[in-house]
Amino acid sequence: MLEQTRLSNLVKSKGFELGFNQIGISKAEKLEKEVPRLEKWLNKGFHGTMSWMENHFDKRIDPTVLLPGTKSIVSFTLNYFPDEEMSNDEINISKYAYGEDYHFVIKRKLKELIKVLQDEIGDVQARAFVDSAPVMDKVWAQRSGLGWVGKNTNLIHPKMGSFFFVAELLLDIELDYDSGIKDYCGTCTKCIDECPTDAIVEPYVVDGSKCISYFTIELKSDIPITQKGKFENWAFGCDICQDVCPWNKFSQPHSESAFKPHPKLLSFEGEDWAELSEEVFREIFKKSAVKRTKFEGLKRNIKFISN
Ligand code: B12
Ligand code: SF4
Ligand code: SF4
Repeated sequence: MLEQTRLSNLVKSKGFELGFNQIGISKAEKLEKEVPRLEKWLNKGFHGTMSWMENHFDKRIDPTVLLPGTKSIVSFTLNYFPDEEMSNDEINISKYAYGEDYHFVIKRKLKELIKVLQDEIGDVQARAFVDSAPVMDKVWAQRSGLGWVGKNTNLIHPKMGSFFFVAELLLDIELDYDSGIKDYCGTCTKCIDECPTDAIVEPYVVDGSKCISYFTIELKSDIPITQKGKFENWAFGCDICQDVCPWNKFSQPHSESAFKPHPKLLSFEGEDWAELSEEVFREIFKKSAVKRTKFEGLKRNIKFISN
């Protein structure tokens, strides 16, 4: 067996052992097609106040500029679809934030994987990325066959839907490369039709500055009054364009114990949210991604959708 095939198999088998759901490998090269798309997106101001999206353009579209010597990108997905969802009558939190912050969970796994590779290969340059600004997670995962980027701009796998995170390892070794799969959105437009803020401005393009996820997580100032009444109870993130996607009928509950919600979260009711204290916030969201918006941010969001 060729050495690069043996190493490709090793990365994948160890990755699956660590609990990742899908693993695919792409050749590291400049993302030519993404250059005009990202430029247009930024020029239109679709990043709103996320000014960090303007940084590192050259690194973002070329991993060999980000980390010279990079030859391969290994993409990973990790399912977060819960076995039980919050009732969305009063306040809703996106499913991705129920349990421990995925950045920590995934980084832990990838660190372990890097150690296995270093023990096996010796001198290998390996860097882990998850949701980090200079790497286009979905584009790499799509290239390596882990799904297609749908009209709602999420990566969708035909057997898993889209409720999963995406991460990658940048490596300075040659591996065997996988190829992409086709787009199965077809004539469907459900996500576009159901987005309450009309953030999916055309198929495959989300105006980030109109997305509930942006308003409730990224925006640090007051939420514009023009958005009043549009959030359908989403107080942190929004799952609508994924909940309505027919491919998510195939979602299966995750088996990642770190993603289990705090028991109080699922049974929280209207008054509990209205009276949420900083102490309870700290307890329920101790390790959660919800901490990104801080106690004041979550209170702002709850107030915005409640009256
Ligand atoms: C910035 C960002 C956001 C912003 C902007 C969203 C966006 N669509 O860009 C905000 C805060 C709104 C956001 C929201 C969410 N996000 Co977010 N986000 C990111 C981040 C950090 C960068 C994405 C990016 O590069 N955007 C820039 C634009 C240009 O890229 P794009 O929208 O993907 O646009 C592509 C298409 O529009 C396409 N395109 C443009 N024109 C055309 C034309 C045609 C014909 C075609 C075919 C394609 C095409 O090319 C563009 C470039 O590839 C990534 C992590 C990362 N480092 O990659 C996570 C990430 C995309 N987010 C993620 C998640 C989970 C979410 C939410 C679901 C969270 C939630 N529940 O609230 C929502 C979903 C909203 C949505 N429908 O996109 C996951 C997605 C996982 C998956 N299965 O796809 C990621 C990958 C994080 C991770 N590592 O897991 N996010
Ligand atoms: S996450 Fe919600 S607000 Fe954002 S594009 Fe999807 S449906 Fe629209
Ligand atoms: S809802 Fe329909 S159009 Fe939107 S991403 Fe899913 S399959 Fe594609």
